[in-house]
Amino acid sequence: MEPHCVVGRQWLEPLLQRLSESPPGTVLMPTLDIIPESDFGAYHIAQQFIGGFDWTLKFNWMGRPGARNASYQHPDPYPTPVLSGGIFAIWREHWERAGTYDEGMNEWGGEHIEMSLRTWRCGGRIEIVPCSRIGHLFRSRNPYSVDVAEVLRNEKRAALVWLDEHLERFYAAAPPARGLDAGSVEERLRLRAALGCRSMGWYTEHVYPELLGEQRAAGSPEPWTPAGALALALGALTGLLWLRPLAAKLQRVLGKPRSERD
Ligand SMILES: [Mn+2]
Repeated sequence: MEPHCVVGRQWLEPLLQRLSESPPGTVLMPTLDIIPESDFGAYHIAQQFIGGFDWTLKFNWMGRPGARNASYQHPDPYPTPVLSGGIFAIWREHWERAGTYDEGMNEWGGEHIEMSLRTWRCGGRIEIVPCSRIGHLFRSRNPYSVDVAEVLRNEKRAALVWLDEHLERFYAAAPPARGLDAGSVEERLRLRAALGCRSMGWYTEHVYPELLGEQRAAGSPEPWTPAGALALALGALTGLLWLRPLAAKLQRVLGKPRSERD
């Protein structure tokens, strides 16, 4: 759970009920409604979306459950290829057995993508539960400093462990990552082998086929509500605000002679 959240009434029961009915490897997300940073007293009901990512391993809301599955009935829980972040329910025993987080990652970023790939491919699944509502404060910028080079390093660690034959797509989408020292991922590769995890090819075939094709097509025919549009706009704004400092920082970090970086 993140601290900038206000839970709705009876947010917990639907999560616990679903968790108790599901196989032990299941990870559940509540639905994140929108508290705008301009007015902490406001609360916008969010539309249901499915989490995805692009080849830079940045999260996006890539589609709607009904567009993906014609027989989907609201408010049934529905599968999502990716977690949007650190707001989820999981059995503690499974959390530990499945390798918690990659402790070689630092600060912020990338860990939700890594956990998502690992969850699906190592025998679990991820679902969003529409009946569980949490108000999440969407901010246009982080209130703390985020080292963008660390974010990229985290994403490279996830890519090295999980992308298999698609690793080059990551480098093509995030060229500065290629020369970045991400540290050793041996321990995470051992975990992957020990858990008997499936390949990236299995994931793109069975869990997230949109990743290889028309990624944005799934959500676009649906009529947007103001809340849905707001969520998307905020997401896009956050993304844009990210890019500029990222580019500047990477130029600084990667432009330095090696001795100064180490
Ligand atoms: Mn958050």
